[in-house]
Amino acid sequence: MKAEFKALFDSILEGRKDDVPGQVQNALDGGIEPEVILNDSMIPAMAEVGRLFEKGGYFVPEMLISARAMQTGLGMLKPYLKASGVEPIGKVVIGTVEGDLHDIGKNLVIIMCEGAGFEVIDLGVDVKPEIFIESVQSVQPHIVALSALLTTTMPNVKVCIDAMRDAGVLRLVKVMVGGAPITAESAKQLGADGFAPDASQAATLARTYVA
Ligand code: B1M
Repeated sequence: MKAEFKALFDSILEGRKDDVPGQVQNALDGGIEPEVILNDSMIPAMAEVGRLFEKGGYFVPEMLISARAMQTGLGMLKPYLKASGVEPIGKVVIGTVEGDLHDIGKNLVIIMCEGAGFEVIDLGVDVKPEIFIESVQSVQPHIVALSALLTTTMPNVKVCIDAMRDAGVLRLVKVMVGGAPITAESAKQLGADGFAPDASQAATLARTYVA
């Protein structure tokens, strides 16, 4: 890892939220692309948090304070990753499925989709299928985007898609899914139209649905 990224990586890893803005600003002032800051420092820091959690070195509180530091950095990068002043090319309704509280990946998908020109309606985390259904009816989006980070909540993607089918709204939208436990293969089994492994590819996939 480049030396200039190590301090930011450590701040997120150690949950030092107040140190993050200065370090992100330094990187931006040094001419480093926002995507590079994100992909080469911030996301690896969260992966390391996960690794430490698995090994028993970190517990939920540590994960939470690292997540707050990460959100602070994401908030700073957001204006740089977003397109400005253009007509929306389509609407996306997004949420993390029922039972799942992880929102950093979802928030990144929002930023990248907004950057690609979409209006994004964020339903938040732990979203019940009924809320997705109501939202399709009221917002009339082109795309419903579902995020799931736990192997235990991944089946709720299917529950949500099945509920949308039963309510007669599935045919009105394309459903794209993503999140750490989901693969292209499992996405098909869950009944999704498409899968993206990361936020940037989610935005690219979304564009294909409105082309
Ligand atoms: Co949790 N957690 N967590 N956690 N957490 C994981 C996911 C875990 C892998 C850690 C580990 O063991 N290594 C593990 C899941 C294991 C499994 O299911 N096999 C885990 C666990 C076990 C838990 C709890 C059960 C812990 C407990 O209570 N004992 C608990 C569950 C709570 C719940 O949801 N009901 C829990 C809680 C939490 C916190 C609340 C403390 C916190 C989340 C805070 C927040 O999100 N605001 C947290 C965190 C921070 C993590 C890790 C460390 C980091 C997640 C993250 O933000 N990554 C995570 C470990 C890891 O990911 N390696 C872990 C960075 C983010 C950019 O990546 O979200 O993967 P990610 O998003 C990626 C892609 O997945 C994709 O794009 C992004 C990259 O561009 N993507 C999409 C995501 N959504 C998409 C949607 C798309 C397309 C792409 O289209 C719609």
